[in-house]
Amino acid sequence: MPADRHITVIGAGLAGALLATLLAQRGWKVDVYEKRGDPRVKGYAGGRSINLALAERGRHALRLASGDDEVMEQAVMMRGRMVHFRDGRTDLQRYGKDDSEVIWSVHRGDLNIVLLDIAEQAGARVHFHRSLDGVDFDARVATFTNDIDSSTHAIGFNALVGADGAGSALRAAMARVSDLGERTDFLGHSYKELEIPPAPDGGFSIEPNALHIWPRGRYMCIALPNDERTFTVTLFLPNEGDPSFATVRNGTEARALFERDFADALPLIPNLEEDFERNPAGLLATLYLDRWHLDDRAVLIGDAAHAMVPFHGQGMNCAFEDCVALADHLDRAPDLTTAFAAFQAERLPNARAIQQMALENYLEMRDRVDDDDYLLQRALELRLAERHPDRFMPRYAMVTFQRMPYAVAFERGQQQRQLLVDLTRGHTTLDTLDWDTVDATVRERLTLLPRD
Ligand code: FAD
Ligand code: 8RB
Repeated sequence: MPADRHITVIGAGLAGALLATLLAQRGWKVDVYEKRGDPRVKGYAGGRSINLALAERGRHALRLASGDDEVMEQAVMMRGRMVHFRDGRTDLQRYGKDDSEVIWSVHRGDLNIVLLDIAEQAGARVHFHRSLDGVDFDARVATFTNDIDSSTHAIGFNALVGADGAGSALRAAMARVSDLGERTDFLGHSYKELEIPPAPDGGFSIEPNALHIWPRGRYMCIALPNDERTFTVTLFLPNEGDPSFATVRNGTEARALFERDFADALPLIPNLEEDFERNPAGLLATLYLDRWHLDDRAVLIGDAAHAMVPFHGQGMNCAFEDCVALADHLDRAPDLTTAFAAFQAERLPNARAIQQMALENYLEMRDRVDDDDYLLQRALELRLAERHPDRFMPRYAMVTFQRMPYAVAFERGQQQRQLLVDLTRGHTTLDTLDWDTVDATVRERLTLLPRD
């Protein structure tokens, strides 16, 4: 490893700030260059109020950086899915067995501030208003532009880490000198954010400790609680067809959609028209690369390497796991090329697995449960998890509450799915199953679960 152990990180978002912390804590010299201004400075024009679901993988990474306690101070517990049916009935489906298996809604801006604070406390230097716009990999010089005064800055680097998000400028610069095997799969659906303000008494206007879902077949709405007693609602719709963002084009048309399909949510969103017309529709896509690094000169992490669709709530959680893995490889490997290659070998198959599971969870969320086969398999799944906690665990729990590699959760999920299909074949109720055979089949076909 080069004696000076110096690294240059592009992007002080979620992954960049956490990686900077982990490396600085291990004695690395870290410089971080961020396009935007410092969100801690008064008058910072932040984005909208956006919240994210933090799960065990992300929390574990935060604990390693000693940031978990501070982040959890403002987090809101989400115990399960609150499903809102068309007729207004609701049903809370718990995510885990008790309150130790929950997810947490955190405010992106506040989270980013905590991460910047701990990065600087650990000794990392963060340079704001520095937007990467070019890299000379032969000379090892990166150039940045300041959006305030349009000044340009050239800096020499030893190695670059691209934590600059889905539209990564570093990825584009790498692709100019080497084929990364990049492709983007668009989902064909987009999203729009709306807001539920506090109730007249200042409290939450719907159950705070849940992730709300309005599943409507080809589309859906979700809502996550914020600690200031609001909810961020996200409407997911196809780009084409009816209804879609092609037919729901303005506030009036959005109101009509909500009157018909989300009637119980409509009175909660007083500024529906304004929100709909002011906030842009975001595209949803999966980004695949075959290579994440350029020898010892640059490596990509987080969304820059593997942006995914949002439906498993794992983009940030996965990006945080990347940070821990990269910091570990950098500490262990004899040189940067070895570290970057080992990081890619470990994480790329896991990124592919969570990208696939995120795609699959859209169908699960928006089109749940009127299928009898699905309901029977789901009932059996819960029974098997009780009878065989050492072998059978629902895939959602493996992804959300455990830290086994995503690829293992994916693979075991497929084995479990096939087992459920085989065991319920020819049955319409669990009462006709022969439990001795069921138990023997589980023991024969599922190995013991890995323990964290
Ligand atoms: P980012 O957090 O996007 O950070 C990139 C940083 O790089 C930014 O600060 C940016 O300003 C900076 N930058 C960009 N270009 C340049 C440049 N040229 N030069 C210098 N700096 C640059 N994930 C979850 O796990 N759970 C959730 O519930 C969840 N909800 C989400 C909700 C929304 C609305 C969105 C959009 C995403 C959500 N995600 C969620 C995904 C999560 O936000 C991302 O996976 C995560 O932020 C990735 O971290 P990152 O550091 O790679 O990228
Ligand atoms: N990016 C989430 C889940 C799984 C919930 C379940 C789903 C919004 C953009 Cl869509 C979604 C989940 O299976 O019951 N956990 O966390 C977060 C989700 O969406 C986030 C808020 C989101 N991410 C662009 C929009």
